[in-house]
Amino acid sequence: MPHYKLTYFNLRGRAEISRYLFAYSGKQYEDHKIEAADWPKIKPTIPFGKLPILEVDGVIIHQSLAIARYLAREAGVAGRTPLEQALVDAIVDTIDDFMTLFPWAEKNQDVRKKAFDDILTNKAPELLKDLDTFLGNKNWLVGESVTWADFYWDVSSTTLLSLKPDLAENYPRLLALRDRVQALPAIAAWIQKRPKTVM
Ligand SMILES: N[C@@H](CCC(=O)N[C@@H](CS)C(=O)NCC(=O)O)C(=O)O
Repeated sequence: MPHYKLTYFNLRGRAEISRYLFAYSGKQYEDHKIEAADWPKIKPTIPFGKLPILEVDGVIIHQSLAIARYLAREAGVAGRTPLEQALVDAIVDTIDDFMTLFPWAEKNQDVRKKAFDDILTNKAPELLKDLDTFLGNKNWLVGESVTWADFYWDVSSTTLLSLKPDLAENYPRLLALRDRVQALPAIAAWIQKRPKTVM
């Protein structure tokens, strides 16, 4: 098995989807955490200067979703057919477009709070409605079994619900999907064991 080294900050953030995929596949990996204070000196040494990165036997992959898609293919949860894979990618990109709206790095707390409140109050309902329609009465977002789109919904909604606990109260099917993902034994064990961080 290759040596996998995932490098990120001590946060769930953009690395958590890959940690779910490692947990699900049971593959061993090095979960390397960088202290924020050390980042300015490390940044110039990282190709493209952003985290996360995944090293696979020394080959560096950047971009969190490229990393996760690679791990999902390896784990057999990328979608069973090219069509399913396209749908999985589309859902992941839709959720990611939404998560990227938040000014995560904003230092001014007033500006940050205003922007977060606006997105959670005015923009989230549209995403939830569309995701709920897409899910319908299916067990999983795409196909007959779990994919990394379901994982991405769980990872992202965990952060969203920590910001606004009643966010999805009108969407019991989306909440039940979270329960199904979190009931997968490997995911349940990871959630139990992972460091408790705000994001
Ligand atoms: N689209 C990229 C975004 C990467 C990104 O912006 N990473 C942030 C942390 S979530 C980062 O490295 N920030 C530090 C910096 O830009 O110096 C991905 O998904 O990996």
